[in-house]
Amino acid sequence: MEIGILGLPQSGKSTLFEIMTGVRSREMHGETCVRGLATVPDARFDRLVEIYKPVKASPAKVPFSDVNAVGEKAWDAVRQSLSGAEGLLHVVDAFTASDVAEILNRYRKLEDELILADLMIVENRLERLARMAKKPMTPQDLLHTQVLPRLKEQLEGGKPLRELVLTEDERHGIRSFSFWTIRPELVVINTPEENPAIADVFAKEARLSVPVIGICCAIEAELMALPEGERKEFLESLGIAEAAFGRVIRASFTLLGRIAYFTVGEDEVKAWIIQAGCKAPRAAAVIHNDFERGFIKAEVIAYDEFIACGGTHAGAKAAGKLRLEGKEYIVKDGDIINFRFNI
Ligand SMILES: Nc1nc2c(ncn2[C@@H]2O[C@H](COP(=O)(O)OP(=O)(O)OP(=O)(O)O)[C@@H](O)[C@H]2O)c(=O)[nH]1
Ligand SMILES: [Mg+2]
Repeated sequence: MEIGILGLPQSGKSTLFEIMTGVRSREMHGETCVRGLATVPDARFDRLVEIYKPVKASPAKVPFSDVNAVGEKAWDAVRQSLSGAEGLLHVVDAFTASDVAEILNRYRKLEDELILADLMIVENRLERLARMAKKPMTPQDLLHTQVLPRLKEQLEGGKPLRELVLTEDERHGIRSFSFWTIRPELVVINTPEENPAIADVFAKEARLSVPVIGICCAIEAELMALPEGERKEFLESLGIAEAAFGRVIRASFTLLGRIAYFTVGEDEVKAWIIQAGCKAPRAAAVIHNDFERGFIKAEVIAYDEFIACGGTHAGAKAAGKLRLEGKEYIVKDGDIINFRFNI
């Protein structure tokens, strides 16, 4: 679940990246792409660690990348480095903008660059396909011949690919192009300190088809530089209900349709990130591929029921809350699972 941070030059990308990962990428701008990990805050996980006091506590981590896109065709230059990024955070500088129209222009400017970068890829591929018209085509070539003209039309109309309805097969067949505009996007309006509400005004007026959140990156960076014990007071003094860090993580989970389940024990308590709606064997595969192949059963307790039964396995079992689930079980957010498998 990698997230790429994009934005026009000097919009606050590296500041946001530092808020999320603690990594100071501004000093590494010689590199096209810097990666870092954000630890997912989760009160349920913390509680499980308190209960089990494991040797090792492994919270979920989400990789973020900060890119340095400069020069002509900047976005093509970084496409490969970010091919693994499933979601995009598009940072827009609103701290030097005078009104909503200007913020919208800035947002559109990068969106247009990304649309153009995708269009060039589609056109190149279509040209190559046209040149090989007489040669036998692979199934992949055929699929491209059918799908790419639709993508071209969409992009030429100035619209992102994410708004197109595509079948699973079509999506799969065009995956290797790493199109920018097909990926889910979260817009981060980097607000001026004196006017945080501008993000809401923007969201209302711009009516984008993608989610928008407002963050004052400068203040949030100051916050993260404080010792943890002082952060709450700092936030309260500024009237900020929740730090950007948690808001961005939560919005990213929603954006990419992710949930977390837990494995517990005295040796390790661990949170695992999976796609919402996935079945138990698939969920087991994030631990180990063999777990999917050799899947037998999943012993499941919902986190809330586990706590309601006194926070012990025995208590949950005695209350009949320990369920034995099979291959078709759809894992829920907060499930505590022990997989039974045979390899
Ligand atoms: N006032 C104000 N300044 C900010 C804010 N966020 C970032 N800045 C400043 O804007 C400048 C650019 O911030 P960066 O985070 O380096 O932006 P960037 O998008 O990574 O820049 P490039 O990598 O050079 O394209 C820095 O001087 C930051 O201190 C903000 O919320 N408010
Ligand atoms: Mg930067």
